[in-house]
Amino acid sequence: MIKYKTKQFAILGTSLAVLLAATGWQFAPQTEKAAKPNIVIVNLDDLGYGDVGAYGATALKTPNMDRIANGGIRFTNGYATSSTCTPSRFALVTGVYPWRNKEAKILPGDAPLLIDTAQQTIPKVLKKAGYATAIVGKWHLGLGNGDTDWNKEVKPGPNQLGFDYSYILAATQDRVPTVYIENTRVVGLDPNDPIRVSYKQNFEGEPTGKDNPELLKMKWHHGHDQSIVNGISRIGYMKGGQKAKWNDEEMADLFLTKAQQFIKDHKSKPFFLYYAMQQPHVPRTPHPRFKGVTGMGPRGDAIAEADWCLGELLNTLEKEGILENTLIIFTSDNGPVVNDGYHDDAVEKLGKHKPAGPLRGGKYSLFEAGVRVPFITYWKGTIKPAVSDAVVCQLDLLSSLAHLTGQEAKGLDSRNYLDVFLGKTQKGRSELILEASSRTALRQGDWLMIPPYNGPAINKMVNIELGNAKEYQLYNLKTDIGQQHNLAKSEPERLKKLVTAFEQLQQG
Ligand code: NG6
Ligand code: CA
Repeated sequence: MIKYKTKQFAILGTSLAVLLAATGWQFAPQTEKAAKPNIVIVNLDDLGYGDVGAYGATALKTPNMDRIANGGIRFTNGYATSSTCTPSRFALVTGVYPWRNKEAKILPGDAPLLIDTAQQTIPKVLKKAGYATAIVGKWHLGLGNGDTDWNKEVKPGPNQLGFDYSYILAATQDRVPTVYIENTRVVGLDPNDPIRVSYKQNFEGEPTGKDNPELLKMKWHHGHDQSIVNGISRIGYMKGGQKAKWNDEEMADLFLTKAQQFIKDHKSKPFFLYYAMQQPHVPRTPHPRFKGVTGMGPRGDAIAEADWCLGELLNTLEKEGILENTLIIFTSDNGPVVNDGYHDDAVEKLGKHKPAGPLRGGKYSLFEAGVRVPFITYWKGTIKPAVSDAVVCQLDLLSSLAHLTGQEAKGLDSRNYLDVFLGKTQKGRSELILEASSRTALRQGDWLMIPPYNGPAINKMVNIELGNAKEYQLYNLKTDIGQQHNLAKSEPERLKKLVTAFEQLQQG
């Protein structure tokens, strides 16, 4: 009975559509196009505010990033929620502030899935709107239930959070297991050579960076002295899985190919692609054809490689005839670091290049360079080129994309700023809480308040100011982007106002 009725309605619907088409009324297809563009989020790993030409870099050339920055909206106040990867990505995917989840800190490669499978996520929202969804690249949000056997199905993970397709590295390029995982399975695993992973102790007979420096092609500077894979020692221990181990220099090409394939396979219906490039995180291993192109060593060359990947992605969208029906959001998970644990010439060959641009601090920092990142929206033919000073945050992508695709969904902290992302207004967030290794600060309007924190002022290993001070800090970011003048003492009323707002927001 129900079946019969449905069929009747379907016939009615079809006749209506035919009738409307015959009268030249193109309501349906146009709405479809406007509301359901393909969506691609390109999220780089540790790319700094000053690493992009359009953001002021001169020594480093990024023609493809510049192309979308100049042809779309270049946000000057675009933020990640956190100055490290896991919390930043947690907020992007779920629309929830990372400081609400105590486990949202840099995860080891064998950590369990950080996100509850019942939780709202961007891919779940878009799936509801009829999108095909995929993640290609770096995950770093944990996998499994904490006792993962890498030789079996590795889940729950992205496929249980709304991604139809996943081709990922579990954590970071410098952490074991150094294998790709495609839809819950380790790629290329030989059952006769099972993988074992431990973050506690080494497996008998396995060389390490600490004990066998003679086996290394890239020497560690701090940390990174455990299992050796491809001549690079990593964080964590691993045994077996020889055939499944990735080739570091081919990683960018491989992720690009997977991203392009997904686009080609889904070009006829709306798709969402989360393309999480691994560059320029350590170990920086650009393909040999990028070796030396920037004169800045592997860090610069890895950025040039990432820029090329972006260009190839744009070419694919163009060739498939869908560039004008694709919204691209380009950003980075946290700010830059030059020496993040390997001797890779990044410090020696930096020259005059400033990865943080005019900002203070860097990765791990509560100062601006930790969290303010390149942030670009590009939609050929729809978004008018502009520079926007509105405060925008990755946290708000979930609600904004939900709104774009006609969904109600919103994450706990995510708000709809679609009009800002599309350039219809420059009225962005008025308040935003920023995080760095569980420390938080408040941006309100042009002002930034950092409460007192114990802890070192500088992380000497990476040579970055962390933002810790015994006293309150208050900066006017409009007149003092480099955070050189602490106005906490001279503006007591304003400080009080921000402290109160900060406390209320964190309780809410
Ligand atoms: C740190 C690593 C660093 C990097 C970072 C995670 C050491 C000494 N340092 O613990 O190299 O891997 O974690 O970076 O091990 S992130 O971008 O994924 O947050
Ligand atoms: Ca990162």
